[in-house]
Amino acid sequence: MTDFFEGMAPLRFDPEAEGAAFRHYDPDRVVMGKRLEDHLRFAVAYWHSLAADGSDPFGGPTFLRPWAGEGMAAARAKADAAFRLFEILGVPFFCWHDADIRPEGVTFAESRRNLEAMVDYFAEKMEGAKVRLLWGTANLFTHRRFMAGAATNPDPDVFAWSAATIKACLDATHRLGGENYVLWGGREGYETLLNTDMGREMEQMGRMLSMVVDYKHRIGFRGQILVEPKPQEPSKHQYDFDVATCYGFLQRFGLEGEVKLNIEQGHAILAGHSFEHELALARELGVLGSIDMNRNDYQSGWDTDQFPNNVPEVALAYYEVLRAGGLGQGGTNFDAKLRRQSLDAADLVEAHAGAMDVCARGLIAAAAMLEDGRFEQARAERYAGWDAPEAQAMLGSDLAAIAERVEREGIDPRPRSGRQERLENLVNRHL
Ligand code: XLS
Ligand code: NI
Ligand code: NI
Repeated sequence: MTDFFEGMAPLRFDPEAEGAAFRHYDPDRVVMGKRLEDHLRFAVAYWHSLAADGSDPFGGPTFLRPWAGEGMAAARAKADAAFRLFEILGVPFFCWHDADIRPEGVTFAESRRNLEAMVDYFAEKMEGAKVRLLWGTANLFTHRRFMAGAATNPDPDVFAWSAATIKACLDATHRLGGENYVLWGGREGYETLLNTDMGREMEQMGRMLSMVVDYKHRIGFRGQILVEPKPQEPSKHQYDFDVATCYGFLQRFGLEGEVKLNIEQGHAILAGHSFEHELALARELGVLGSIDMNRNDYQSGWDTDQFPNNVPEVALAYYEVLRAGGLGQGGTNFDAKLRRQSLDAADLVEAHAGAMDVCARGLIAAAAMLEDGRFEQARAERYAGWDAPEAQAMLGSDLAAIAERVEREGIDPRPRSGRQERLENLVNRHL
């Protein structure tokens, strides 16, 4: 097969370049003591960039990739194209679902063997390449058997199939040295409460996640287990609604020390939050694991999975990430897809290059905001009253004692400005 990316060389950092290049993303640039590449830990999403065909609910495939097709030969051709793309972009990571990388077999066993064969093929290709696996995951939502959920299905045979699939995907992720394993439950929810036993479904989901954690320890997988919140789509309501909901779920099943979250920009918007809200909350709860970077259309109400192109938004997100101490074992996965009229290899490369530039600009701005110090200083000053010993003592006190003190000391609060616009203007100076 001819090379889809024919004539394309690895992209370089060159702000003056005429053609495709990185204009802001210099992987070796050191920011806050760390190379940009090590801060951002970019990953290509196999499903959007290699497996998707441009179809939407109203129209069929538009991309017509040369590697499209059934069977192992097509899967290998797709992998060849994938590794060319990774090389051109110079990304350190990629991510996949089982269904993206292997053909579905007639039986479960055949699907598993296909996956193992593709993992062998990946392992071979990774030997000579820079790219590593950020995370693997199981596709438990496309096939009709999952229409009523995976772990939450009313049919125990679907639960069994899902458990076996997750085991195979964890094994594959472990074999490829993956740094994380993700669970996203698009069908773990309901279409109507009229036919749903919510209590049972959540119990099943908790058991499945506990078994995933047990199995991780049994095989010695050192990666993080991550749950990816999303409020709805494809289900009308999903149990992993947002960070707060997921945290409550983890606590209920005693998994908050074992499982972290993979937080996606578009999903935050669908849940009625901002991306930075979800990241800040995850940081405060100690469950910030990794991010799925993309951009959501604010009008559509869908998970549009566009490539990011909004530097101020991305800067505020990375500000919360940097305040958490960085992404750690996680990364920045481009869970983003080309629009269906963007047909060419050049579109695929330029979409990623542009997104990497946007993220680099965002992270550099976020680091400058932290190093500026005035944001954290303003925050500290706003809460300074709480540093006083009597304020701290009050938290361990009781209502009656506090009431007595209010009258005795004649406490009379004096409102002070929150200085929001000043801080917003300061953000703007770093963009
Ligand atoms: C879909 C999700 C999905 C997960 C992986 O909305 O974002 O792509 O990241 O299953
Ligand atoms: Ni995602
Ligand atoms: Ni998504």
